[in-house]
Amino acid sequence: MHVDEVFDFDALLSDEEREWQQKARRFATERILPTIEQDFDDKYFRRELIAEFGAAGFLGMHLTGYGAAGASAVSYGLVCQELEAADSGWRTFVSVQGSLAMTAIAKFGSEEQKDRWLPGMAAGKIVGCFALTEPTGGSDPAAMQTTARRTDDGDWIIDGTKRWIGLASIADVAVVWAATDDSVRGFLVPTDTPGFTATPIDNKLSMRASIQCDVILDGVRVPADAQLPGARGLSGPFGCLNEARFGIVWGAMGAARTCLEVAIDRSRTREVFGKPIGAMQLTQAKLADMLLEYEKGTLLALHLGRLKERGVLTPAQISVGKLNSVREAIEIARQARSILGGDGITSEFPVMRHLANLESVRTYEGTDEIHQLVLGRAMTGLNAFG
Ligand code: TGC
Repeated sequence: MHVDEVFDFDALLSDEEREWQQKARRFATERILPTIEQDFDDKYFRRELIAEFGAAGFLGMHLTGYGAAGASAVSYGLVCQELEAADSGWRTFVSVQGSLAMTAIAKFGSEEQKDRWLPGMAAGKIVGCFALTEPTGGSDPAAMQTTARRTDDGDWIIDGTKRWIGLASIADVAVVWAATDDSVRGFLVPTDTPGFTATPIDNKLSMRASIQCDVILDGVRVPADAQLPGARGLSGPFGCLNEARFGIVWGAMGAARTCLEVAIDRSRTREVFGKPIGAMQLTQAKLADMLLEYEKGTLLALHLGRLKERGVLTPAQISVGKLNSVREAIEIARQARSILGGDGITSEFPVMRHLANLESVRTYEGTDEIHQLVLGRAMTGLNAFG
């Protein structure tokens, strides 16, 4: 039995949402799962799949026009869940391309910028990245050191360094956030612009089947029309982070579901003290708690999705979801690992890969602590940052 059947999750979805869910589940099963353990082992990002993601309609699927699918928030969430049930790296790819880079252009770009970049990005022919985080830490983008200064002829010169930038070494265009003399602004930088270099971070023990880079911007010169006209201040990049965080609320529950299903399956066959461990009360208690948190997390994701569809979802509500989903997914993965015993640390099972991946997911797009402080502020009205 699929764990979603226990709480009849299907009954809460429309036909169109179920179609997206099934399409993503098939895609993950047929195109990601057959090679993911090897790719994780080899630190290999299978970029040849990108066009297939585009053809499936998964890239920027929540956006409308410019070749995007115009799907609902819940449909997008379900796709994130199915992709992350296979591997966080691929949900991250969809987040970086669609929720971050494409969203920045769709929200803040000029018509010319949208026409130039979005259709190719939706089709998976153009890859984007989102350069916000800097080497000194990602939690406080207000401390940004990267600068953009205007020249006499109206061009912009960008200088600085960025870190943990997904896809940057294979991207065609980077959305670069930089401090100017009046505010933070976003710039669309073709990655073949002189002075732009991206180097993959090689020593990751998590998210190994995906790419995160160090980026150097050394006197990168772009024309005036490379600036995103609609973005002024940090509310620009934060508006994009909201979208990516929403995808994580769903995605992390996908990783959790895989771990739960593996644990249920294994508990039926792994025998200790003469019987399957699934027949032992302690194991059943663990499985019950895992199911509980998976079910609560998935229902919360659905609730937030419905709020998003009504246009009333707030950043603090997204923080509730991101904090809960990733924290509980990690706990579910840990419990699954314990049910698998020593086998749980091998790549014969996907649990340790998910557990390692989720540590990255817990850290990016706002750490647990950042989301706790966002919620603390929402409840008390007092700012405890810094
Ligand atoms: P503050 O500096 O006072 O506010 C700046 C402006 O931003 C607005 N704002 C938001 N707007 C929309 N959505 C949100 N979630 C927003 N949060 C803040 C705020 O209203 C203000 O607007 P305005 O018009 O008054 O200027 O900042 P704050 O005190 O509100 O926020 C502090 C804090 C800590 C919550 C914020 O700095 C934060 O969220 N920090 C975490 C940043 C983060 O998630 N970094 C990781 C990014 S992951 C990444 O870059 C990798 S991309 C993925 C990849 O490439 O693989």
